[in-house]
Order: sequence, then C-alpha cells, then structure tokens
Amino acid sequence: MAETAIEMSEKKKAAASYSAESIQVLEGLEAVRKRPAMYIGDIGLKGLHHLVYEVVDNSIDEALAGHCDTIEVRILPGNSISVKDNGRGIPVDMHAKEKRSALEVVMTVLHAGGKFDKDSYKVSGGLHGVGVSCVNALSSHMRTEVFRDGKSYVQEYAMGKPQYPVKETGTSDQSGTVQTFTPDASIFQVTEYNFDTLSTRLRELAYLNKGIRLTLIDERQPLDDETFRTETYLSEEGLVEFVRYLDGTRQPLIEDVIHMTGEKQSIPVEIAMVYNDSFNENIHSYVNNINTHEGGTHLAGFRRGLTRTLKKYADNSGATAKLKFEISGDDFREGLTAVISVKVAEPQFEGQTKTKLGNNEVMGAVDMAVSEMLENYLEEHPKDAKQIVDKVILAAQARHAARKARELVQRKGAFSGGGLPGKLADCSSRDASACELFLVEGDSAGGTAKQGRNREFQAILPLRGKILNVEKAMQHKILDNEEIRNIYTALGVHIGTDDDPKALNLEKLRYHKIIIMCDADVDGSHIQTLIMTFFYRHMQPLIENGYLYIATPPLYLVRKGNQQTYCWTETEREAAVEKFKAGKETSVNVQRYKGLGEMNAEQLWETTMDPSYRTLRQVTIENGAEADRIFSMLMGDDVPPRREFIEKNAVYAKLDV
Ligand code: 0RA
Repeated sequence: MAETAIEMSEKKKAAASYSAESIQVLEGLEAVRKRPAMYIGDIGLKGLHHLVYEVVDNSIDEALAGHCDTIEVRILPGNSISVKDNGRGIPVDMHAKEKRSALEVVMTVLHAGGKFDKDSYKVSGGLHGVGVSCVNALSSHMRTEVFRDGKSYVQEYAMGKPQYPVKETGTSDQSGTVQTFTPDASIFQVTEYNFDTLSTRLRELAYLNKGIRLTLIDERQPLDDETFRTETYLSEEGLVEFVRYLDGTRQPLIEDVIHMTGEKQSIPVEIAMVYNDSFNENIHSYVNNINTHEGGTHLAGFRRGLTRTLKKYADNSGATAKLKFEISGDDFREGLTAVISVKVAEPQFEGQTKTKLGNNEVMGAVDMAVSEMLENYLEEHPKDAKQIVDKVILAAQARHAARKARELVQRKGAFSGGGLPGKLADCSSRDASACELFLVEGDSAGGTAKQGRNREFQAILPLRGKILNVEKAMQHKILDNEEIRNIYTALGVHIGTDDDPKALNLEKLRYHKIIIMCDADVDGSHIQTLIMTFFYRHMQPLIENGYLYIATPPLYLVRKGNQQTYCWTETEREAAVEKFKAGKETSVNVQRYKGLGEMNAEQLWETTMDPSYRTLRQVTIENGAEADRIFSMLMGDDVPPRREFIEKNAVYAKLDV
C-alpha cells in the first residue's frame, strides 16, 4: 500500500508542477481530517491516545532495526505530546524528483513512512498502521526536529501543511528525531491525556520489545518545585517479565516461567507461560506489538500445540488412565497465564475490531513452537509436569461437576426462560435495544429505584449485600450463587454449551444497557468491582459490545432557600456554595450523600436514572492484559497491593478498564 501511494504521485508529478503536486498531497491529508475515525478508529479518548502510539511506533521500528534504544514521551502543558528517540533521524535530503525533502514527504504523504528504508523489517506500526502523516493531519501544530550527520534540522506544520521547507538550525553531536504535536481541538472530542493510559501502553511495549528504554514524563504540573511524574520501562527479559508482572498477585503452581523465542517457518515467535492456582485462563496475544484480543491463527496454533503436547504427556504418564470422560481443551488452560508475540510481515487483520489474525501460515508456526518448548520443559521438569497434569485433571473433574450443576439449574427453569427472578421489577417494553437493567446495591435502594424509574423501559434488580467473588470460585460454585443466577435469568442469556463453555447467546439478551448502581462509598465501590469482575470473567462479550455501564450518583446536594443543585465533585460543590453565597454571609446547606438510600425516588430519578440528565460511564476494556492483572489483584488474596490501588484511585471513576 505504502508503495502504491508514492508511485502514483510520482507519475502524476511528471506532468504536474510542484504546487499542483502540493495540492494533491494536501487533499490526501484533507481526507484524514474529514474522516478521522476511518484512520485512527475514533475521535474520543482512544483516538487521542492513538496519536501517541502511532508516533512511538515509528521510534520502535527504528529500535527494532537496531539503531535506537531510548524513547522519551513527554506530556507537555496544554496536552501537547513530544516523542524523542536516539535513532538515525528521519532523512532530510532533497529528492531531485520530489523537489522537497524526504522528511517532508514522510510527514505529509499518507502511508509514506517506510518508503525510504526498504531494507528494514518493518513490523511495528499501529493498529491502523496509518503513519505519522495522519498524526500531522490531525494536529493543529506539529514540529519535527531531526539530528543527523552532525547537524540539526526542523520543519513545522499546521493541520498537516508545512509552514516552511525543512531548515538547518545548527550543529549537533547526537542523532535522533523529536516529534512534537498538539492534537487539533476542533477534531477531538477530548484533548486531555491520561498518564495511566499512556504508561500502560509504554510498559507493554517495553515487555514486548526487550532492551528498549521507554520513559514517560508528565510536564503538565510539577509534583513539587522541580520534579515531574516520570516512569521508565526497560525490560531485560521481555515476555518472561511480562508474565511475572501479570501474575504478580497470583500463587504460582510451577517455579519458572516457561519461555521460548525463535523463528519457525521464518516467522519470529516468542511465548512465555506459567500456571497459577486460579481457575482463570489469561492468554494475551500480540501481532507486531498489537494486542489481538479477538485472537486468530496464532492463538489457535498455541491452543492446539498446548493441548496436544500436554495430553500426550499426561497419557504417557498414565495419569489419565482412570478418567471416565474426555479432558477438554479448556481444562488444559485453567490457571494458565501466557503471552504470545509473533511478528508477521504482511498481517491480515480480521474481525469486528480488526484484532483477529487471519494468516493461516502462522498457525503451524506457533503450534510447532509451543510443542517443542513444552515437550522439552516437561521432560526436564518432572515435578512441575506432575503439578500441571494434576491441575488439568482437577479442572476436568470440576468441569464435569459444573455441567451437572448447570443441568440442575436448567431443569429448575432458571435458564429455560421459564420465569424471571422474583426480585426483578421488569420493564414493560420488549425492545431490548431500548431497555435498561439497573443492578442496584441493596434491597432498600432497589425499592427507591423501583419507585423512581420509568417502568416503560427501566427494570430494577436489587442485589443483596456482596455478591460472590468469582475470582476465587470454581464454575459450579458460581452457579450455586443465587444473586448470580438472578443476573443470568434477568438478562435472558445462558452460560454456554459443552463445546464452548464461555459462549453467551447474546441474541436473547433482554436489555442493551446494564447499569451497575452502587453507593458512592468504599463498600459501594467494592461491590461495583465485584460485579464488574463477574462480567469481565463470565460475560466479556457483553462488555465488548458496549452493554455494561456504571451509574454516577451525585456526592452532594447544595441548598439555599428553595434553590438547590447537585454536585458530583469537590470543585462543583465549592462553586455551588460560592454561587449561593454570592459574596453574602448567608448559610448554605451542604448534604453529603453517603449512599443511594439517602435519596428519595424523585431525587434518584433526577440525578442518576433520567437519561436526559444522568451521566453513565461505559465500561470498556482498554487493555486486556492490564484489566486482567487489576482484577486478579483487586479480588485476590493479597491485601496490600489492593489497598494501595484503592487508595491511589480514591475516586473509583478511574477504573475504566
Ligand atoms: C527511514 C530511514 C531512516 C530513518 C528513519 C526512517 C526513521 C524514522 C523515524 C521516525 C521516528 N524516528 C525515526 N527514526 C528514523 C534512515 C536511513 C539511513 O540513515 O540510512
């Protein structure tokens, strides 16, 4: 693709003047400004952060080509971003035919990025692979500085248009590139960068590309007189460390992380995996540094190789001789945490979010890699091998028991559509796309919500106290839990089939908004996390389809006389008090809402349930690996890290995983 764009413009150029050619180029970037979502996914927070990833990816490519080992990302005051690397610097030489510098072409021609370095094995490149010219097009201002061959150069752009030809600015004994850009506020819905979002991605990149030092510096406000919040990521061991990081708070079942790296059928494959004592499967797969959360051929190859190799070993050891039923693929992956990273020259991305690898040749390569790696490991570590095999057999037995439990529940009618839970106050509409289900903490708040709702399209299901911590429970225990059964029944979905125990029949889903409504206190946020964990582990497709939300009840009611206003933050409260006082010494009444129960039905409707006034926060999975780690930490046995996380994120709104 990259090649075509340039060749076409070169042909045209033969007949066209320089200025005509410039116009042609501007049209290219104009297209990006007209339909930004087509190039970077969306124009919200995701797209905004995507700009940074796109620029960083160019530096990662330079590092993978062996010319760069340090990348610094700064969030500047005003939410501009600067990305600096110590690579060779983007070439600045004039192109006789182009009549402008290589740098200008890279910065202003769509997909021109790789053109000048055909030899480099370009495998990085963002999800949309759009190149730095897209970032330029979507920035109100961009400046590129190049340090190369003892000199320094600069060029600036406004909305992608060069403001002057590349100019030499002086001498330099360093080499590298600094890209500084300001996202265009007339294009993006939001322009404020989130430190944690960027740091999560840079940490991930450090694990995926060992040996590259990535630093993130927040220069928006200093922590004190002279320090900025700064985090540096550098991984010596790559995926091995990544897996240890992901499993930080879980109890390992085997001592080492099983690891292999190498090329199979000329496809670079790296795998790291470990077993822990949990019941979850946590496999994260990457293609060219992109998280493929819809999976694909590399994941299929991994599963196939893992199942075959472990099964063969278990059979040969005699451990499975007495089993009266087949071990299923899932049983081999219970308690498994793994990261698979492959580099594919021409990846075919498929699926709803274009994060599913389609290249068939990758399946065999990964299958081969994992088989070889595991066979060796099992032979050399008989003690660990026995632990793994025992765990698999236990998983198979539990699954067998779970199936019986499911059949029992189904017979009782809970999943056959025969009767909704008694506690559900259903809505009258049957149009799922218009219907909302509020999951409400406690019977009393549930009662208020029932009175306050619009019964046409809003249903209420009160949940009693704390629902089961699914992080630590086995499948059949989960189905024993009445609150969880009520959620399944109210939603109308059932739990899966023997073929695919995690499948959900989403077409039967009765509400397309599922809204968690909890108290705005510590207990409330804990319950909210329990419910979110349940959805994350057991109803993930529902989150992926954008059906899960969190209600945001107000924290304060500020009153004077017959005037009143609701406030969601401290700043809003202070402003409201100020406004009511209006410089006078009058008394203003501030009520702190500690729980939903302190509001009457009308207040709850007005502030939290009325679609024309409320704010819902949609739950999304920004980063699968990090979401997984956070849920296992929050819900696990290890108390100190959990406390630290909750203290750091006192406002629970932060957990938008
Ligand atoms: C193509 C050729 C060469 C360097 C780069 C691209 C390059 C691009 C970026 C983008 C961010 N940082 C970068 N660093 C380097 C150099 C070719 C040569 O010197 O022979």
